[in-house]
Amino acid sequence: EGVGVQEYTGIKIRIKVDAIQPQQVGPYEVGKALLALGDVVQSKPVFLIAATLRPETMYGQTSCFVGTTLTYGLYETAKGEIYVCSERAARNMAWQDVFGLGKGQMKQVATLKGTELVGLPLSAPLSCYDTVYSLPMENVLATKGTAVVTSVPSDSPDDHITMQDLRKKSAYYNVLPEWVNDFAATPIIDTPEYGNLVGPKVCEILKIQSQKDKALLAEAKERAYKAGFYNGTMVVGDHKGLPVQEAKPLIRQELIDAGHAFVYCE
Ligand code: A2H
Repeated sequence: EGVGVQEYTGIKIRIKVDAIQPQQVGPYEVGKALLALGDVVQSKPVFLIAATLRPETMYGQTSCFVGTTLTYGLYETAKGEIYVCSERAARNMAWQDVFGLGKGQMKQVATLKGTELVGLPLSAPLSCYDTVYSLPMENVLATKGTAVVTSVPSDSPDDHITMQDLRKKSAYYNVLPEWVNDFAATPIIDTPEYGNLVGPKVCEILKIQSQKDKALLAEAKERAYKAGFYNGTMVVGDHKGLPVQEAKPLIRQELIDAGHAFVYCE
């Protein structure tokens, strides 16, 4: 961070608009604001855009996190797809011509609050779960990536602890138990240090209790990243058996070629 360019993979996580079941959860009317956009979201494919440094872990996606205090824009691409992300990210994407509209060009079609994006059924590329849900995360930074974080609890301590918080205190976080309960972490990468569920293991070792343990989570993130990236071996997918360092660029390129992802720098 700080100096230099961070190269993310933008993962296109499709919102299953037709499968949204509008309902009241705590103070929120799930799906209502999105469905109220009518044609904008009903006649075109709509995607939450998650920024990740670990495209090889996408097999383990169990949900997708948004920040409930943040605001998101809906941006239409030249191909008629709708991308959902922070406005800050959209501006960067425009300069990289991610939208295909010409350098610096973007077409914003709507704005939604983070709370209005929670509880939506999603299709996440490569995930072993057919449908996953968008969920609230406390530590989503507005100033990093797209402000959308795909959840891979098997390999990310942050994602694991957030899923655990949401399970323990679903009413407090205004999430339905069925959005979080049936989405166990599944082994994606094996490591000599922490086995094949690095996220939960590192949280256990460091005795991390919740998303509030920010300093410990920073250390956990460091440990998990090093173990997975330098010493990890894929245990699922077409590149099963390959070291993570070799599999990562291959899986990333496959996602891009299939139209499920793109390169995004900042
Ligand atoms: B990573 P860096 Cl499996 N706020 O993707 C908070 N976190 C964010 C974010 C934001 N606005 N945007 C992206 N991120 C997360 C996968 C993953 C990630 C795994 C393991 C570690 C890991 C699945 N979540 O990141 O500060 C995203 O989560 C730890 C390095 O730019 C993204 O990659 O280094 C990573 O943080 C980018 O963090």
